[in-house]
Amino acid sequence: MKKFISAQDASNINSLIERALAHKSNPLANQELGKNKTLGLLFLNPSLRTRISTQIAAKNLGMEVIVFNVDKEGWQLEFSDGVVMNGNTSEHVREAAAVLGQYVSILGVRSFPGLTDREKDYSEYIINSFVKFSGVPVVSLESATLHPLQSLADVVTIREIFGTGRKPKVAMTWAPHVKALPQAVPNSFAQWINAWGDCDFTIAHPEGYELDTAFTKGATITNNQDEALANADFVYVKNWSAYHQYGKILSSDHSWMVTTKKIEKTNHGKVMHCLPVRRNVVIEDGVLDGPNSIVVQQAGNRVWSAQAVLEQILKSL
Ligand code: SN0
Repeated sequence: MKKFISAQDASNINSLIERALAHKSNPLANQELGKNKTLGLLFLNPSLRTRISTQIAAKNLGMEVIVFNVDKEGWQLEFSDGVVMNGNTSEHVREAAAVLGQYVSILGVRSFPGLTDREKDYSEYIINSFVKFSGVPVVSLESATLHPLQSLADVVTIREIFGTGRKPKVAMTWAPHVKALPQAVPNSFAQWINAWGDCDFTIAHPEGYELDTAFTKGATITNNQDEALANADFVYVKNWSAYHQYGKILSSDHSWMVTTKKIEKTNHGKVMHCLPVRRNVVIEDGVLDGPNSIVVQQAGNRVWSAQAVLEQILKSL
């Protein structure tokens, strides 16, 4: 694997899942693989799970890890070509990425979308610049439109809980939020579930919250949350801002919050969320503190998913 920024970079999702679960049962079996190799983790935005789980995954493989919070400690980066850099940006990504590529064997990058210019965000110019100019494999730690390490952990968790042989009914539902959030997590979850092909997949959202069909095609889409949740084995909860009326909050309808009452209508549905989650806005306390929530197990699986990805990249170096 030469980069990991989309489901399309995973040639075999099932074998990545198998490797992730193998790492979970034996975390330190491949300590030699990453010896004398360095992982650089670059954050242009905040992180808790992605940062720490990826660090642990790399250490389990024997790698050194360097974390750099570009947004707080670095020079402000310029991404446009041909500009006269007499404003706020101090360093061009052409140099920054190329220099980092001299220092590390693999580079992880987190960069959220601006949510004002859809075409610009969906061009993925930030992560693609690092791919183009660093000369080393790049791992997305959540880009403008996708979050593949999260989605891999999501399918690992579904497989771990549901096993093989039957197709789980998976419902992804929009829920309200106070801020305009990226579409990256829901885009990515839809992309991975569709590419995996092992689920009966429904997406529920209020009118106006349609996602990019490049990621959702193949899924059943409804504006009726009850219908989507009925008999679901897994309920993936996430807020996102509008894709068509780009970055806008079109609804704050409280009735879309996921409650214990709604979960009773599922097939003992397991509740998933990428975290961080705003309690009693997105999901009710009773659900998060109840027996159906698997959000902590899901977050725990971020380590093993990252380890499966780093392992595959290390093998190709
Ligand atoms: C991000 C998102 O893409 O939705 C990261 C999720 C992994 N979430 C947030 O920014 C939540 C911020 C908040 O204030 O609740």
